[in-house]
Amino acid sequence: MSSLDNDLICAVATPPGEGGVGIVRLSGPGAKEAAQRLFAKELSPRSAHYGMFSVSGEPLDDGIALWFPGPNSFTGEDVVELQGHGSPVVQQAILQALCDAGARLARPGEFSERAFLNGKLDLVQAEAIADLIAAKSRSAAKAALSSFQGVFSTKVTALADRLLRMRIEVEAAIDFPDEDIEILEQAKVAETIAALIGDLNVLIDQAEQGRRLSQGITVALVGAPNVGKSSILNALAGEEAAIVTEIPGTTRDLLKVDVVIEGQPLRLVDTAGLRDSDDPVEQIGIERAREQIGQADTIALVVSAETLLATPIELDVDDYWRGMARLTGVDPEQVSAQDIQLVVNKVDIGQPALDPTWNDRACFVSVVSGAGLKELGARLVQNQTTAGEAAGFSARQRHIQALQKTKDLLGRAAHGYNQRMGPELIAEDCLLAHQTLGEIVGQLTPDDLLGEIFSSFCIGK
Ligand SMILES: Nc1nc2c(ncn2[C@@H]2O[C@H](COP(=O)(O)OP(=O)(O)OP(=O)(O)O)[C@@H](O)[C@H]2O)c(=O)[nH]1
Ligand SMILES: [Mg+2]
Repeated sequence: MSSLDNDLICAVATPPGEGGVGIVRLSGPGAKEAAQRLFAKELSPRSAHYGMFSVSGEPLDDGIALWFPGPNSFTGEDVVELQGHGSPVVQQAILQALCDAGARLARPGEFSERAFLNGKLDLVQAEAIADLIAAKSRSAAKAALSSFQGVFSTKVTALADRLLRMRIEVEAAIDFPDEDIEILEQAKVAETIAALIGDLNVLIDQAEQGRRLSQGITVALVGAPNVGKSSILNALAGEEAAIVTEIPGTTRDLLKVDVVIEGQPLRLVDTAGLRDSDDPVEQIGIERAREQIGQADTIALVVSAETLLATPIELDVDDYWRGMARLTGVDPEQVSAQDIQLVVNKVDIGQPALDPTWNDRACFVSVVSGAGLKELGARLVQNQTTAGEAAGFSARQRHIQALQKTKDLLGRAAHGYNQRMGPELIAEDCLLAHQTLGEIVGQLTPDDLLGEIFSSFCIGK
């Protein structure tokens, strides 16, 4: 676990730029003393004091100072907030004066990291603060608040407690090799593992909905060259983000653009047109496009009306997708037909017919005339809106991976039990499963992972 730096940190906690109010925050030993070098009035705990902020006796600004003695503060340390006017010049001068008094500038997320290390929040709650700040919709903000209040952590901790109780039984069986099987049977270890796996499946589904809601879904625009993938991205983004030409093979690299449609965040990814190519650069682009197909939440499979009029798709949606999967080298297990949205572009040239099974899955659009684009946007966010109504908390990919890994380890323990392997092996898998679950809330989380999580926070948080 990351060790706690025991020094005084400071940062501007309000957004950069001019504003009505600007807040400078201090945390660590000597916070009050450093603040009192600028603020002459004696601070009493948790009270608002109005007065002047001065540097070397020269008045800089007036405002409110608040002192929260540790451990009853956000970080668990002594915290002072200096709330002045939102002037970048004044705030920089205050920061400089605090650094002269022994503080240093905080790293991004360092206040939250200290709150976590001091046991004020677990890791899921700390991440939820960042998700709440970055929420792009009210439902995403609501879900992040639930996670911040511990809704998700409580579910994880409850599973970890049940796992721990079962581990105790399994460990006990190790000490009695002659009776180990009876002990495991009596303790209903197999039933407990099965129940845990069942509950993990439910939690994975809920967390997946929460992830889609808080991080937004990714839509990959995929298809043959020249069908208009880049044109559709530009139309949905409302800007000329991607290069469009009549030359097939124009797009090589992935291009990611974040858009908000009907209040829902969506990440659009433009990809290189899929075809056999001798050009090494294009080949790399096509390889990246294939990887993206496996990672995206939704595949917008773009075809051109012109091509369909010449060679109609006679297959139903599932057969067509299986054929496409073979053609594009994608594992059909990885992406189901459910995740596919067929986009027939260039309907200004003509309107092709499709097998009726495509009805819910196909959209007819024309970037040239603008027809169908609004409906396409609505379809793409539909998944997410449904998730938004169901998600009770926000979650991240990291959490889902850990839940999945926990489930796999428990599956291995169940297999070991069925094969009558010794309790040592079952105990080992259960220990690993318990540790993996603990990583979600931040027990035994490696330092580098903590560093990665907190560095994505904003400064002053
Ligand atoms: N008639 C018509 N032409 C279109 C439409 N959308 C795009 N085009 C044209 O089709 C050509 C290819 O468009 P792009 O958006 O570059 O196609 P792409 O699928 O990104 O192509 P690659 O990057 O080569 O894979 C361009 O000349 C566009 O102007 C449309 O709705 N109708
Ligand atoms: Mg393109």
